[in-house]
Amino acid sequence: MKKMKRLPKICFIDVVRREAGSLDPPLNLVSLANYLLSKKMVSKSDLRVINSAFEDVLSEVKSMQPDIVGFSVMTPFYNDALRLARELKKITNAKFIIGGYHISALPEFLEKPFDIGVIGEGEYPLVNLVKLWQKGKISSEEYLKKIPGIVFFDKLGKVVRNENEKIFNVDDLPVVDWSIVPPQRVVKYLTIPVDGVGKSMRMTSMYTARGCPYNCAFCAHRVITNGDRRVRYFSLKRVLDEMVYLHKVYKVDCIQILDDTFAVSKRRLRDLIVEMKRRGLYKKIYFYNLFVRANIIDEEFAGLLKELGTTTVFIGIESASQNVLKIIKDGPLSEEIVKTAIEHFEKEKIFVTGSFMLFSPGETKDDFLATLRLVRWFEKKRYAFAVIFSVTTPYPGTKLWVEAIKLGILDINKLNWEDFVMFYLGNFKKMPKAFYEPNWAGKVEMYRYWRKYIRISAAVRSNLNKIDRWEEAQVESAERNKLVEKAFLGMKRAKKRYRRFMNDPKSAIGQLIKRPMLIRWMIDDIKVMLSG
Ligand code: B12
Ligand code: SF4
Repeated sequence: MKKMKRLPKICFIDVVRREAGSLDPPLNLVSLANYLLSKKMVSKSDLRVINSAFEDVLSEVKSMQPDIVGFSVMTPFYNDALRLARELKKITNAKFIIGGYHISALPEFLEKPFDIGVIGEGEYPLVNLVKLWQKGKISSEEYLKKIPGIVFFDKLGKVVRNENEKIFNVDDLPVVDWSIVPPQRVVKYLTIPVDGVGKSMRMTSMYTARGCPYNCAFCAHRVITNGDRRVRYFSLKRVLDEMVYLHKVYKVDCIQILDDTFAVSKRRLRDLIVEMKRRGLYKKIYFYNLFVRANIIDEEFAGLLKELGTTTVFIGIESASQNVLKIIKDGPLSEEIVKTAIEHFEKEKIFVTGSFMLFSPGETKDDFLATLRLVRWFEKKRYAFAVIFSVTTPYPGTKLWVEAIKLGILDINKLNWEDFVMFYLGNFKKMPKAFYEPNWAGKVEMYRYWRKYIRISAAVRSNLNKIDRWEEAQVESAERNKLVEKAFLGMKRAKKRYRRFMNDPKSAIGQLIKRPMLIRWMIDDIKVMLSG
């Protein structure tokens, strides 16, 4: 009888930083891991996807003893990844593979303790690497040489870069099975305006396509597709299967689609609406902060998005200055185009998150002030949902990066990757490093402007209180998230609570009688946990 080859134990780590990263489950890694599962390259029980800032990576790895550790790393977190990998090397002999935007943009910078870097989309290279691991050849230069889409070290320690992997067929991707992460991590409660009323919704994220036809100067997305500009749509059947699964198993009623950019085709939108109606999801699932481009929004497009169930959209407004837009943004865009798009959304009662970029290359004081006027105009809009603002950052692999190196703005030998944060998710007051320091403002003045954005952003948030039932829904979301978080703390705490309940059942029952909705919420969440 032929001997079965053992499958490796794999631990994926989403490397993030508490102040700039998010606790959201990394959809990219979850779908990558699912691809391995679908190809039977790993078994569910030997697979973990963890978050470096919010989980205890060292003890997870110690107890799991994986054969492969996969690090997903964006540029601002590269130093953390390196530190973490060095620590982990002391407790495991696993192969260390690094993937994601940073190594994809700078493959020739592969350094130990990472053994292998994956350039671009990870699906095909990872399957090939697992096959090598099974054969016991994952350290063999001769075998590694044959795998497209990777970098590795040869016998002399020199970095070898293989040819790129070909563009991936997205219909090969299975429906994302979220049961590989704890159920409490899949869904969070978020308050969304639905038909004029604030509602606490169960939200998660998914992809419906990969790629973007544009090439904005600040955006690193093309390092993942090796420059390919095509949008690869997932089949509607697969998209709908995933929505049905999320709705049935996780009771999701709101989805954020994290495609590079959503809604570039009206036909696709129409088909999506038809399919949602046919599969019984119409008005059962709503959409939150869909990434859209203002220049493709007309009356019909906004109407279609409304019909789809879109509650809020996310628009990269970036700047009011034609001069700045020309430098940083691809495709036709102007203040007028942005304003018209926002007005189309307003007619459809779709809320808008506007994203602005501060201190861009070539930005004059007049440009900056024009953008400030635009953000103030936006602030007063009835359907303004949020103002997001960041500092223009020249990420490796972007047009800005190439230009900045050429002009000597960046010296590749003196870079601190921690500077490459464009906004601090956990602390908006902290201003990231401005790579393009203006000649019309010093540091103090720049920060004064930054604070203006903080105030405008807070004002927009507080305007939402005018929405019917908004505040109640906010309280509900916060409390339900707290309950979910508690559940995540695990059996140990649950046992403790049970003991406390048994010691003092009267006071616990008293609490529940006072607030009976707690029981319904707990039952909902327990059901979801069991089904997950
Ligand atoms: C959605 C998104 C977000 C979301 C969700 C992120 C998430 N964790 O899912 C939010 C809004 C939270 C976010 C926040 C940030 N983001 Co963001 N985001 C994006 C966006 C729009 C799409 C990313 C995506 O999901 N792509 C699709 C997936 C399938 O591709 P992928 O992530 O590249 O994964 C594939 C490969 O990289 C590879 N891979 C990835 N990891 C690994 C690991 C291993 C072991 C292997 C083998 C392969 C592998 O395989 C994957 C599957 O094919 C891109 C811009 C764009 N249009 O592409 C920016 C982008 C990724 N973000 C970026 C940045 C900088 C950030 C922030 C750091 C911003 C900040 N605070 O300063 C934060 C960090 C948040 C965090 N991770 O905690 C930059 C990264 C640039 C860089 N060189 O690092 C991008 C490219 C935008 C830009 N300006 O160019 N982001
Ligand atoms: S910023 Fe958005 S529109 Fe521009 S290239 Fe990146 S994904 Fe595409």
